[in-house]
Order: sequence, then C-alpha cells, then structure tokens
Amino acid sequence: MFDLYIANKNYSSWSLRPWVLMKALEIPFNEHLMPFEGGTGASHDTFIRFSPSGLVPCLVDVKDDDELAVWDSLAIVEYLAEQHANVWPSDKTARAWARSATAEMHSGFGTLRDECPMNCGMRVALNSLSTKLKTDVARLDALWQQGLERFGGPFLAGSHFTAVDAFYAPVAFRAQTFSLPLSEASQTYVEHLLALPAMQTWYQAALEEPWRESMHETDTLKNGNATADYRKP
Ligand SMILES: N[C@@H](CCC(=O)N[C@@H](CS)C(=O)NCC(=O)O)C(=O)O
Repeated sequence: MFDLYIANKNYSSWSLRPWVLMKALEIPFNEHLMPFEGGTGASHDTFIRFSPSGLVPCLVDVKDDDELAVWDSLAIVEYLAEQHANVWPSDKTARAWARSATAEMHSGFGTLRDECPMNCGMRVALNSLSTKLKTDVARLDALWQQGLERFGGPFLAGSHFTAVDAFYAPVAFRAQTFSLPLSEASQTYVEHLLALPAMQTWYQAALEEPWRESMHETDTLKNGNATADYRKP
C-alpha cells in the first residue's frame, strides 16, 4: 500500500496531480494531509520528516521492511507507471504527446502558476491579463485543442484519463477561479475534468478546509478582485 503525503487541497496544485491520478485509476493509497505552516518553505522542517526535498507531494512505498520515498509529482507518476500500464496512453503516438505535454506543464507555464494560483474555493475577476499571461493561456489553449482533436477526447490523449490530464487538473481549478479566456473545446475539457468524481471529492474537501494562508490569499488577489468565496467560513 502506498502512503501519499499532500498539503492543503484548496491550495496545493502539485499535490493534486498524483492524488487525482491515483483516485481516477483506482490505485489504493493512504492519504496524509499535512497543512502548510505559512509562507514558502515554512513547512520544510515538518515535510522533511517524510519527504527528502521537504516538499509535497511525496509517495512512500513500504515493502518488506523497505521504505522508498518518491518526492516529485512527475517522478511519482513514472513510479506508478512501472506498475500500472494505464498511467500513460497505450498508443505510442498518444503516449509521446502526453509525455511532452506533461513535461511542458512540469517545467513551464510559470506566469500562469504565478498570476493564477490554485485557490479552489475562490472566484476572481482579473483586472486585465498581462502579456505574459496571455501568452501562457494561448499556448495552453492551443496544446489542449491539439490533443483533444488529434486523439478524439474527451481527455487530452484520448478516451481515458491519464497522467497528462492529472498534470492539467490543477489548471482546470485555476481556469474556474479566474475565468480564463479559453476556446469552446478547451472550456468543455475544463468542465469535463471538474465534473469527474475524483475532482469533485477534492473540491468538496477543499471547501471544508479551515486553513487560510495569507501568502496564498494575497497571491490570489494580486491581479484582481474576489467575486465569490465558496469555502466554509
Ligand atoms: N517539483 C515538485 C514541486 C513540489 C512543490 O513545490 N511543492 C510545494 C507545495 S504545492 C511545497 O511543498 N511547498 C512547501 C512550502 O511551501 O513550505 C513536484 O513536482 O512535486
């Protein structure tokens, strides 16, 4: 059985990736939610007890008295793929595309992450979109449309939810919070992701969380105004 360490469901976009993948593919695990302790890096001394980088997510696999930690969302996905063939698409072309799109998300879209942080329960009207944010959103939209068209949808690389969808799942919450300007095909994909049972479970738990991190809250509103907050007060 795996142990998956994550942080706040409302804020932790990196945590959502392996969590939603494992839920969607029905890979069993014990969830350990470790709330952030405030500010970037503040949780390090707690997280380092189970994660060598002091960051979440971290997957711990205990087998025959041997404990293995896998501490990066992409590394976790690849570790799971060694044991579960459905983590990546079965078709070679779709798999190469999915891996490229996943890697692009892992190492790119810096402005989207920075200007539109994940804050599941909030709705924000952006004052305006910076040039860099427009570039990121245009690239995201083109990438999604390409995958949906080429592999036939409703997921990015075909008919099944795979790792590439898990990597873009946090973007679906960002798109919902900030009403990102997307094509009809991409908007339909966002709605499809948000409606998945695993995404609904994550979202409802996020709304119930009592924690409010001032850094995340300030970041959420740095380019816009709050129009709604669906979290439990
Ligand atoms: N590249 C890592 C990034 C992980 C990461 O940045 N995690 C953040 C949470 S979303 C974290 O643990 N931050 C700790 C802190 O802010 O104290 C991955 O893909 O897992």
